[in-house]
Amino acid sequence: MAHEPIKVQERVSDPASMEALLKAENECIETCFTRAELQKISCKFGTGGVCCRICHMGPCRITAKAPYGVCGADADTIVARNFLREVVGGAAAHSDHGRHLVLRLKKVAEGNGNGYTLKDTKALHRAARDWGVETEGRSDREIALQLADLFFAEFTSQEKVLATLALAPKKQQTLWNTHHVAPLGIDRMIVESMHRTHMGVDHDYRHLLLQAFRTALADGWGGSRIATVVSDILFGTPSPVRSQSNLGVLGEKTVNILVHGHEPELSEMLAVAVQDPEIVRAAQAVGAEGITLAGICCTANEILMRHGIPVAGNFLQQELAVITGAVEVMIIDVQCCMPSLPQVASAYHTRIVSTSELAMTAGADHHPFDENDALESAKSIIRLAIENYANRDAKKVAIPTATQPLVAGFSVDAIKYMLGGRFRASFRPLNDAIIQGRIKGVVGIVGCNNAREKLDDYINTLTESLIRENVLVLKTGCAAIASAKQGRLTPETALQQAGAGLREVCEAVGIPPILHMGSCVDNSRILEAATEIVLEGGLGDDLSQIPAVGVAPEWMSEKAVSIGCYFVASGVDVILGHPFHISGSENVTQFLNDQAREFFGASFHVCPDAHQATKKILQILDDARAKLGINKKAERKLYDMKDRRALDV
Ligand code: SF4
Ligand code: MSK
Repeated sequence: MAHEPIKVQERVSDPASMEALLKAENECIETCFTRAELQKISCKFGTGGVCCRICHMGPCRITAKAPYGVCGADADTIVARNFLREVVGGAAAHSDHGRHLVLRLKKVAEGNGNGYTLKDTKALHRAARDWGVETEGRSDREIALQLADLFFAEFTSQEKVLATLALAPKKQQTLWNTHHVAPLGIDRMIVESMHRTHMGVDHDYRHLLLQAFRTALADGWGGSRIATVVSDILFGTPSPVRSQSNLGVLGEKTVNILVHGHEPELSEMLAVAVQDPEIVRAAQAVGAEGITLAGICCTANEILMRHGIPVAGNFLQQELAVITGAVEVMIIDVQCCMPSLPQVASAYHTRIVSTSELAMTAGADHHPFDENDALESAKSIIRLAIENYANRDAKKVAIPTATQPLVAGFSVDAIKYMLGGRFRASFRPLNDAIIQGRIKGVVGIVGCNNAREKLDDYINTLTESLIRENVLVLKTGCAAIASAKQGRLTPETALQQAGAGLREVCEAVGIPPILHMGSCVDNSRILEAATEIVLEGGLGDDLSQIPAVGVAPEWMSEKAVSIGCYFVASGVDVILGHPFHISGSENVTQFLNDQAREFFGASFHVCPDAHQATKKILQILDDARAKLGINKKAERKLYDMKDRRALDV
C-alpha cells in the first residue's frame, strides 16, 4: 500500500536499519514507522489516561466541563484504575512466562523431560539454598520437584506473602510490610487488581496506586525472578559469550531462521536441532551452505546469553528483518510480536510461524509447539524453512552488511566470579570502587524501542554519556541490543569511551563497562545485583540507599510499566523517556513522581531527552553518595570490616 514517504534518518540510527527501511520505502511496504506517522496525533483522553471504558454506561471521558463519569468517578480514580490495569498486564505477561517454565521444571523433575534436563545443577542447588529446600541426601530431581511445588505456591498463595521476598534486603521487607504492599500469590494479586478496578469497587487513587506497586512487586520479586531462576536451572546460567549483532548476521547463502518473542523453551531446542547433521545435510541438499539461526527481541537475548547465537535485531527491527527478503521462517511466540508480520511477509517468501498455544496471528502458519516431542517440533519447523529456501527471490534480497561484535551473558553469578574469582566470588571489588568514587554508581538501562521515537537514539546517547561519567551500566532487553548494534558491548570499544575511574576498575577485574544481563524478565537479575551490593556492605542497608538508578528510555509495553513500578517499590529511582498516560490527574502524577518517595525512598522522573536524563541521574547518584558520606574523592584504600561498618548508615 502506498504511503507518505518518511525521513529514514530521523526514524532509525544504525546503518543496517537505515538500509532496510529505505528498501521498505522503495518497495512501498508499510512498517511500524509509517504507521506511527499515521498515528501521529494522539488522542488526548488516551494520553491523559482519562478515558474510562470499564463499564457500559461509558465510555466516559473527563473534561473541564464534564469532570465526572456517569457513575461519578473523577479523573484521579479513572487514571489510577487505568494505570493499575497496565501494571496487571505487564505482571501477568512476565509471570505467565515464569509459570510455563515451572511447569516444564516439574515435568523434568518427574522424569518426563522429553529432551529437557536439569542442565545447571549448580543453579538448582543455589535456588534450593535461597528458598530453603533441603538438599542433603536428596537427588537433584527430588530437589527440583520440591522447588517446582514451592514456585507453584508462589502463584497461588492466598494468605502468605511471597516466599521470594525473603531474598530482598531485610529493611526492604520491613518497608513493604509496613505499607501493606508485600504481595500474596501472583495469581491472587492479578485477580484482585482486576476486581478492584471493576466498576464501583476501589475508588481512592492512593489505594489503587499502592496496589499497582504491590502487583508489580509480585512480578519483579515473584514471576520474573522465578522465570530467570528456572531458565538458569533448565538451560544454564549465562556466562560471558561472544557473538554478533544486527541484520547483517543473516546469511546470503544459508537458510535463515529467526526466533522472535520471549519464551526460551522452543528456541533452546532449535539451537540443538540446527546442529543435527541430518538437518544440515537437508539444507545443503536444497543448495544452501547451511542454516543461520538468529534472534529478535528477548528470545534473541535468551539464546545469545546461553549459546552465543547472533542477534538480528531489537523490537523495531522485526519487520525490517523480513524486508531483507532473506528470511525463510520467522518463528513467533508471545509478547512483542507485531500482528503486521504476516502482511509484511506477504511481499516476500517469508513464512511467519506461530508456535504458542496462547498466541495466534491472522495470516501466520500455526505450528503448535509439541512439548512432548520438543526436538522433533523444532526440526519440523526447520524443515519448513529449508523447503522455503527455494522460494527466495534473489531480486528481492538485500541483506545489510552491518554487523557488530558483542559480549553478553553477565548473570549475577558471572559478575561475582569475574569480580572475585572462583574462590572469592563476591561484589566486594565493585562496592569498594563505588565507595572510593572510581565508579560513581550503577544504572540499569532497560526496556523497549518505541516507533514514536528514533530507534536506539536515546538509549545509546545516554549509555555513552553515563560510562563517560564513570557509571557502570547494566542492560537488559531491547536496550541491551541497542548497545550491541552500536558496537558498545565489547570491552575493547566500550573501554575507550569510559571515564578513567570506570576504565581502571573494568580493566583490573576484566569486565566491560556495559554489562548485558539478559531479556526483560531478567530485570530481576538487576534487582539481584543491587541486593548483592547491599549485602556486601558499606553502601547502606536497603536498595534506596545505594547509588543506583533504573532507566527506561524508549519503553512501550505494559511490562515496562510493571518493571518501573517494581524498581521504584524496591527503592530504585526510575527515569522514563516519556511519561505514563497519567497527565489527566495531577494527584496521580504527583503520587508517582513524588509521594512514592515517602513510601519507598524512590520515585519516577520523566526526562524527555538523554542529556536531561544524564543530569538527573548524576544528581540522584551524587545525592545518594552524599547521604552515604562517600561523596568526597577518596584515596585508594582497601576497606576492612571496621571501615565498612563505619560507612553503614
Ligand atoms: Fe463511565 Fe464510571 Fe462506567 Fe467508567 S465506570 S465507563 S467512568 S460510568
Ligand atoms: S522484547 S518488552 S520490546 S524490551 Fe522483551 Fe524488547 Fe520491550 Fe519487548
